[in-house]
Amino acid sequence: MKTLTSTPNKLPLVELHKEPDGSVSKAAFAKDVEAGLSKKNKTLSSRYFYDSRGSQLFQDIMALPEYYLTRSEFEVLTDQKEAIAAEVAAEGFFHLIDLGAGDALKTKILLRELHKQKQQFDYVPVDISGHAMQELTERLHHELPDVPVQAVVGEYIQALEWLQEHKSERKVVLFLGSNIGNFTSDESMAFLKIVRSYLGSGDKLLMGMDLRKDPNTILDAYDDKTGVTAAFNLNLLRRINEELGGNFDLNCFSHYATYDPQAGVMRSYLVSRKRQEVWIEAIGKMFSFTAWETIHTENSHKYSLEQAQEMGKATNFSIETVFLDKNQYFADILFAVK
Ligand code: AVJ
Repeated sequence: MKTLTSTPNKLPLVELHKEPDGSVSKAAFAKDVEAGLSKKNKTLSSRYFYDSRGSQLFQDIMALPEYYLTRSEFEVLTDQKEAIAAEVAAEGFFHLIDLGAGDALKTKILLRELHKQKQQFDYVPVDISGHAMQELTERLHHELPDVPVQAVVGEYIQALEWLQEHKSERKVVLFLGSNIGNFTSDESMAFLKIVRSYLGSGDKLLMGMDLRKDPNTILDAYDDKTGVTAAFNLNLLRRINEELGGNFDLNCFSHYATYDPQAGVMRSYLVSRKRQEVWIEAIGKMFSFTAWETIHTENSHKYSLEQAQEMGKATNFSIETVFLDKNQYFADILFAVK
Protein backbone atom coordinates (compact mmCIF):
# COMPACT_ATOMS: atom_id res chain seq x y z
CA MET A 1 0.00 0.00 0.00
CA LYS A 2 1.21 3.46 -0.86
CA THR A 3 1.27 5.81 2.09
CA LEU A 4 1.99 9.46 2.38
CA THR A 5 3.17 11.02 5.58
CA SER A 6 0.93 13.78 6.79
CA THR A 7 2.22 17.06 5.44
CA PRO A 8 1.44 20.44 6.92
CA ASN A 9 -1.52 21.57 4.86
CA LYS A 10 -0.46 25.11 4.15
CA LEU A 11 1.20 24.14 0.91
CA PRO A 12 1.33 26.91 -1.63
CA LEU A 13 -1.64 26.93 -3.96
CA VAL A 14 -1.09 25.53 -7.39
CA GLU A 15 -2.06 28.46 -9.59
CA LEU A 16 -3.10 27.30 -13.01
CA HIS A 17 -4.34 30.75 -13.87
CA LYS A 18 -2.39 33.36 -15.72
CA GLU A 19 -4.59 36.14 -14.39
CA PRO A 20 -4.74 37.41 -10.80
CA ASP A 21 -7.10 35.81 -8.34
CA GLY A 22 -10.26 34.26 -9.66
CA SER A 23 -10.45 36.24 -12.85
CA VAL A 24 -10.55 34.68 -16.24
CA SER A 25 -8.41 36.27 -18.89
CA LYS A 26 -10.07 39.52 -19.96
CA ALA A 27 -9.24 38.88 -23.60
CA ALA A 28 -10.90 35.45 -23.51
CA PHE A 29 -13.92 36.91 -21.73
CA ALA A 30 -14.24 39.71 -24.31
CA LYS A 31 -13.89 37.23 -27.17
CA ASP A 32 -16.61 34.95 -25.77
CA VAL A 33 -18.95 37.88 -25.11
CA GLU A 34 -18.44 39.20 -28.63
CA ALA A 35 -19.09 35.80 -30.20
CA GLY A 36 -22.16 35.18 -28.04
CA LEU A 37 -23.76 38.58 -28.63
CA SER A 38 -23.08 38.41 -32.38
CA LYS A 39 -25.15 35.26 -32.86
CA LYS A 40 -28.66 35.32 -34.27
CA ASN A 41 -29.85 33.79 -31.01
CA LYS A 42 -27.67 35.61 -28.50
CA THR A 43 -25.86 33.67 -25.78
CA LEU A 44 -23.56 34.31 -22.84
CA SER A 45 -21.91 31.42 -21.04
CA SER A 46 -22.90 30.48 -17.49
CA ARG A 47 -19.21 29.94 -16.72
CA TYR A 48 -18.93 33.71 -16.39
CA PHE A 49 -21.50 33.94 -13.59
CA TYR A 50 -18.90 33.41 -10.92
CA ASP A 51 -17.01 36.61 -10.24
CA SER A 52 -16.91 37.46 -6.52
CA ARG A 53 -20.41 39.01 -6.57
CA GLY A 54 -21.75 36.08 -8.61
CA SER A 55 -20.20 33.56 -6.21
CA GLN A 56 -21.84 35.39 -3.30
CA LEU A 57 -25.19 35.35 -5.09
CA PHE A 58 -24.82 31.63 -5.73
CA GLN A 59 -24.22 31.16 -1.99
CA ASP A 60 -27.49 33.03 -1.44
CA ILE A 61 -29.25 30.81 -3.99
CA MET A 62 -28.12 27.72 -2.09
CA ALA A 63 -29.87 29.06 1.02
CA LEU A 64 -33.18 29.70 -0.78
CA PRO A 65 -36.19 27.61 0.26
CA GLU A 66 -36.92 26.97 -3.45
CA TYR A 67 -33.42 25.75 -4.27
CA TYR A 68 -33.86 22.15 -3.10
CA LEU A 69 -30.65 20.90 -4.75
CA THR A 70 -28.23 21.91 -2.00
CA ARG A 71 -30.42 20.67 0.86
CA SER A 72 -31.10 17.39 -0.92
CA GLU A 73 -27.44 16.69 -1.55
CA PHE A 74 -26.59 17.75 1.99
CA GLU A 75 -29.09 15.18 3.22
CA VAL A 76 -27.59 12.46 1.00
CA LEU A 77 -24.09 13.13 2.28
CA THR A 78 -25.12 13.50 5.91
CA ASP A 79 -27.34 10.44 6.09
CA GLN A 80 -25.06 8.15 4.10
CA LYS A 81 -21.60 9.43 4.93
CA GLU A 82 -20.43 6.19 6.55
CA ALA A 83 -21.26 4.11 3.48
CA ILE A 84 -19.93 6.70 1.02
CA ALA A 85 -16.65 7.13 2.90
CA ALA A 86 -16.17 3.39 3.27
CA GLU A 87 -16.84 2.78 -0.42
CA VAL A 88 -14.58 5.46 -1.83
CA ALA A 89 -11.79 4.58 0.56
CA ALA A 90 -11.97 0.83 0.20
CA GLU A 91 -8.50 0.43 -1.29
CA GLY A 92 -5.97 2.43 0.72
CA PHE A 93 -4.32 5.79 0.08
CA PHE A 94 -5.98 8.03 -2.47
CA HIS A 95 -6.20 11.63 -3.67
CA LEU A 96 -9.66 13.12 -3.14
CA ILE A 97 -10.08 15.61 -5.98
CA ASP A 98 -13.00 18.00 -5.54
CA LEU A 99 -13.93 19.76 -8.79
CA GLY A 100 -15.59 23.13 -8.09
CA ALA A 101 -14.98 22.84 -4.34
CA GLY A 102 -16.06 26.37 -3.37
CA ASP A 103 -16.45 26.53 0.40
CA ALA A 104 -16.59 22.70 0.46
CA LEU A 105 -19.47 22.75 2.94
CA LYS A 106 -20.76 19.44 1.59
CA THR A 107 -17.36 17.85 1.06
CA LYS A 108 -16.44 18.56 4.68
CA ILE A 109 -19.05 16.02 5.76
CA LEU A 110 -17.04 13.42 3.86
CA LEU A 111 -13.68 14.76 4.99
CA ARG A 112 -14.68 14.48 8.65
CA GLU A 113 -16.06 10.98 8.10
CA LEU A 114 -12.97 9.80 6.18
CA HIS A 115 -10.81 11.21 8.96
CA LYS A 116 -12.95 9.50 11.60
CA GLN A 117 -12.55 6.21 9.73
CA LYS A 118 -8.77 6.83 9.72
CA GLN A 119 -8.67 6.56 5.94
CA GLN A 120 -5.43 7.48 4.16
CA PHE A 121 -5.94 10.34 1.73
CA ASP A 122 -5.09 13.87 0.80
CA TYR A 123 -7.57 16.49 -0.32
CA VAL A 124 -7.23 18.35 -3.62
CA PRO A 125 -9.92 21.03 -3.90
CA VAL A 126 -10.13 22.67 -7.31
CA ASP A 127 -11.87 25.96 -7.95
CA ILE A 128 -11.77 28.94 -10.26
CA SER A 129 -11.65 31.25 -7.24
CA GLY A 130 -8.20 31.62 -5.72
CA HIS A 131 -9.73 33.51 -2.84
CA ALA A 132 -12.07 30.61 -2.05
CA MET A 133 -9.17 28.11 -2.21
CA GLN A 134 -7.00 30.23 0.08
CA GLU A 135 -9.79 30.48 2.63
CA LEU A 136 -10.68 26.81 2.42
CA THR A 137 -7.05 25.75 2.88
CA GLU A 138 -6.76 27.92 5.97
CA ARG A 139 -10.06 26.79 7.46
CA LEU A 140 -9.25 23.12 6.93
CA HIS A 141 -5.87 23.63 8.55
CA HIS A 142 -7.74 24.53 11.74
CA GLU A 143 -10.72 22.21 11.44
CA LEU A 144 -8.94 19.08 10.18
CA PRO A 145 -5.21 19.61 10.78
CA ASP A 146 -4.35 15.97 9.98
CA VAL A 147 -5.74 16.10 6.46
CA PRO A 148 -3.15 17.22 3.89
CA VAL A 149 -4.63 19.79 1.52
CA GLN A 150 -3.31 20.76 -1.90
CA ALA A 151 -5.62 23.33 -3.45
CA VAL A 152 -5.61 23.89 -7.19
CA VAL A 153 -6.83 27.18 -8.68
CA GLY A 154 -8.12 26.78 -12.18
CA GLU A 155 -10.85 25.57 -14.48
CA TYR A 156 -11.98 21.95 -14.65
CA ILE A 157 -10.03 21.28 -17.77
CA GLN A 158 -6.82 22.53 -16.15
CA ALA A 159 -7.56 20.43 -13.09
CA LEU A 160 -7.71 17.43 -15.35
CA GLU A 161 -4.08 18.09 -16.16
CA TRP A 162 -3.39 17.58 -12.47
CA LEU A 163 -5.10 14.20 -12.77
CA GLN A 164 -2.85 13.28 -15.65
CA GLU A 165 0.28 14.15 -13.69
CA HIS A 166 -0.81 11.76 -10.95
CA LYS A 167 -1.99 9.05 -13.29
CA SER A 168 -0.50 6.10 -11.46
CA GLU A 169 -1.84 7.11 -8.03
CA ARG A 170 -5.25 6.12 -6.76
CA LYS A 171 -7.86 8.83 -7.18
CA VAL A 172 -11.42 9.61 -6.20
CA VAL A 173 -12.95 12.52 -8.11
CA LEU A 174 -15.85 14.46 -6.62
CA PHE A 175 -18.09 16.40 -8.97
CA LEU A 176 -20.87 17.44 -6.64
CA GLY A 177 -23.70 19.96 -6.70
CA SER A 178 -25.09 19.08 -10.13
CA ASN A 179 -22.29 21.04 -11.74
CA ILE A 180 -22.41 18.52 -14.61
CA GLY A 181 -25.89 19.96 -15.30
CA ASN A 182 -24.51 23.05 -17.03
CA PHE A 183 -22.89 20.95 -19.74
CA THR A 184 -24.74 19.95 -22.90
CA SER A 185 -25.10 16.18 -23.37
CA ASP A 186 -22.14 16.20 -25.74
CA GLU A 187 -20.03 18.24 -23.35
CA SER A 188 -20.81 16.00 -20.39
CA MET A 189 -19.92 12.90 -22.40
CA ALA A 190 -16.67 14.50 -23.53
CA PHE A 191 -15.91 15.61 -19.98
CA LEU A 192 -16.59 12.17 -18.49
CA LYS A 193 -14.46 10.52 -21.17
CA ILE A 194 -11.53 12.78 -20.36
CA VAL A 195 -11.92 12.18 -16.62
CA ARG A 196 -12.15 8.46 -17.31
CA SER A 197 -9.00 8.51 -19.46
CA TYR A 198 -7.00 9.87 -16.50
CA LEU A 199 -8.33 7.28 -14.06
CA GLY A 200 -7.21 3.72 -13.60
CA SER A 201 -8.62 0.51 -12.26
CA GLY A 202 -10.17 1.01 -8.80
CA ASP A 203 -10.50 4.78 -9.20
CA LYS A 204 -13.88 6.37 -8.59
CA LEU A 205 -16.06 9.33 -9.46
CA LEU A 206 -18.79 10.55 -7.12
CA MET A 207 -21.07 12.78 -9.15
CA GLY A 208 -24.05 14.82 -7.94
CA MET A 209 -26.96 14.75 -10.39
CA ASP A 210 -30.26 16.55 -10.07
CA LEU A 211 -33.09 14.17 -10.88
CA ARG A 212 -36.30 14.64 -12.84
CA LYS A 213 -39.26 15.54 -10.67
CA ASP A 214 -42.41 17.70 -10.70
CA PRO A 215 -41.60 20.36 -13.33
CA ASN A 216 -43.05 23.06 -11.06
CA THR A 217 -40.62 22.18 -8.27
CA ILE A 218 -37.74 22.54 -10.73
CA LEU A 219 -39.04 25.79 -12.20
CA ASP A 220 -39.45 27.38 -8.76
CA ALA A 221 -35.83 26.56 -7.91
CA TYR A 222 -34.66 28.75 -10.81
CA ASP A 223 -37.25 31.50 -10.46
CA ASP A 224 -37.41 32.24 -6.75
CA LYS A 225 -39.88 34.68 -5.23
CA THR A 226 -37.25 36.98 -3.74
CA GLY A 227 -35.42 37.49 -7.02
CA VAL A 228 -32.02 36.19 -5.96
CA THR A 229 -31.73 34.02 -9.07
CA ALA A 230 -32.73 37.02 -11.20
CA ALA A 231 -29.94 39.06 -9.60
CA PHE A 232 -27.52 36.16 -10.19
CA ASN A 233 -28.42 36.06 -13.89
CA LEU A 234 -28.32 39.87 -14.30
CA ASN A 235 -24.93 39.98 -12.57
CA LEU A 236 -23.46 38.69 -15.83
CA LEU A 237 -24.31 42.06 -17.43
CA ARG A 238 -22.96 43.96 -14.43
CA ARG A 239 -19.73 41.97 -14.80
CA ILE A 240 -19.47 42.89 -18.48
CA ASN A 241 -19.99 46.54 -17.51
CA GLU A 242 -17.32 46.33 -14.85
CA GLU A 243 -14.66 44.23 -16.57
CA LEU A 244 -15.22 45.05 -20.23
CA GLY A 245 -16.51 48.61 -20.01
CA GLY A 246 -20.06 47.82 -21.08
CA ASN A 247 -23.01 50.12 -20.58
CA PHE A 248 -25.82 47.62 -20.01
CA ASP A 249 -28.71 49.16 -18.09
CA LEU A 250 -29.68 46.35 -15.73
CA ASN A 251 -33.16 47.82 -15.31
CA CYS A 252 -33.84 47.25 -18.99
CA PHE A 253 -33.24 43.50 -18.84
CA SER A 254 -35.11 40.85 -16.89
CA HIS A 255 -34.64 37.24 -15.86
CA TYR A 256 -36.72 34.54 -17.53
CA ALA A 257 -36.53 30.85 -16.67
CA THR A 258 -38.35 28.00 -18.36
CA TYR A 259 -38.25 24.23 -17.89
CA ASP A 260 -38.55 21.78 -20.77
CA PRO A 261 -39.88 18.62 -19.09
CA GLN A 262 -39.28 16.40 -22.13
CA ALA A 263 -35.65 17.36 -22.60
CA GLY A 264 -35.19 17.65 -18.83
CA VAL A 265 -33.54 21.03 -19.28
CA MET A 266 -33.99 24.19 -17.27
CA ARG A 267 -33.16 27.17 -19.50
CA SER A 268 -32.42 30.68 -18.31
CA TYR A 269 -32.46 33.88 -20.33
CA LEU A 270 -32.00 37.61 -20.01
CA VAL A 271 -34.75 39.49 -21.83
CA SER A 272 -34.29 42.93 -23.33
CA ARG A 273 -37.33 44.87 -22.17
CA LYS A 274 -37.07 47.41 -24.99
CA ARG A 275 -35.22 48.19 -28.20
CA GLN A 276 -31.75 49.28 -27.09
CA GLU A 277 -28.09 49.50 -27.99
CA VAL A 278 -25.24 48.56 -25.72
CA TRP A 279 -21.62 49.63 -26.14
CA ILE A 280 -18.81 47.39 -24.89
CA GLU A 281 -15.52 49.25 -24.73
CA ALA A 282 -13.16 46.24 -24.58
CA ILE A 283 -14.75 44.88 -27.75
CA GLY A 284 -15.06 48.31 -29.38
CA LYS A 285 -18.53 47.49 -30.64
CA MET A 286 -22.17 48.39 -30.25
CA PHE A 287 -24.69 45.55 -29.86
CA SER A 288 -28.33 46.05 -30.80
CA PHE A 289 -31.28 44.46 -29.05
CA THR A 290 -34.82 44.45 -30.36
CA ALA A 291 -37.63 44.65 -27.81
CA TRP A 292 -38.02 41.26 -26.08
CA GLU A 293 -34.94 39.80 -27.69
CA THR A 294 -33.31 37.24 -25.40
CA ILE A 295 -29.81 36.22 -24.37
CA HIS A 296 -29.58 32.56 -23.39
CA THR A 297 -27.38 32.30 -20.29
CA GLU A 298 -27.71 28.85 -18.76
CA ASN A 299 -28.90 25.28 -19.12
CA SER A 300 -29.34 23.08 -16.06
CA HIS A 301 -29.94 19.47 -16.99
CA LYS A 302 -32.08 17.11 -14.94
CA TYR A 303 -31.52 13.38 -15.32
CA SER A 304 -33.33 10.12 -14.83
CA LEU A 305 -31.36 7.30 -13.21
CA GLU A 306 -31.58 5.45 -16.54
CA GLN A 307 -29.84 8.36 -18.24
CA ALA A 308 -27.14 8.36 -15.58
CA GLN A 309 -26.60 4.68 -16.23
CA GLU A 310 -26.37 5.29 -19.97
CA MET A 311 -23.88 8.12 -19.47
CA GLY A 312 -21.76 5.77 -17.38
CA LYS A 313 -21.91 3.04 -19.98
CA ALA A 314 -21.07 5.37 -22.85
CA THR A 315 -18.01 6.69 -21.02
CA ASN A 316 -16.75 3.35 -19.70
CA PHE A 317 -17.72 3.79 -16.05
CA SER A 318 -19.90 1.36 -14.14
CA ILE A 319 -22.30 2.55 -11.46
CA GLU A 320 -21.29 1.15 -8.10
CA THR A 321 -23.92 2.79 -5.87
CA VAL A 322 -26.67 5.38 -6.18
CA PHE A 323 -27.13 7.45 -3.02
CA LEU A 324 -30.50 9.23 -2.81
CA ASP A 325 -32.29 11.63 -0.49
CA LYS A 326 -35.69 10.69 0.94
CA ASN A 327 -37.60 12.71 -1.67
CA GLN A 328 -35.49 11.18 -4.45
CA TYR A 329 -34.84 14.69 -5.73
CA PHE A 330 -31.09 14.31 -6.04
CA ALA A 331 -28.56 11.53 -6.55
CA ASP A 332 -24.91 11.23 -5.68
CA ILE A 333 -23.80 8.47 -7.95
CA LEU A 334 -20.62 6.51 -7.36
CA PHE A 335 -19.10 5.54 -10.70
CA ALA A 336 -16.23 3.08 -10.68
CA VAL A 337 -13.51 2.17 -13.12
CA LYS A 338 -13.41 -1.56 -13.54
C1 AVJ B 1 -24.05 25.56 -9.85
C2 AVJ B 1 -24.68 24.77 -11.98
C3 AVJ B 1 -25.38 23.59 -10.04
O1 AVJ B 1 -27.56 24.89 -12.37
O2 AVJ B 1 -28.45 24.57 -10.42
C4 AVJ B 1 -28.42 27.99 -9.69
C5 AVJ B 1 -26.30 27.16 -10.93
N1 AVJ B 1 -28.17 28.65 -11.72
N2 AVJ B 1 -29.45 28.77 -10.02
C6 AVJ B 1 -27.57 25.03 -11.14
C7 AVJ B 1 -27.59 27.90 -10.78
C8 AVJ B 1 -29.29 29.19 -11.23
C9 AVJ B 1 -26.39 25.74 -10.47
N3 AVJ B 1 -25.13 24.94 -10.60
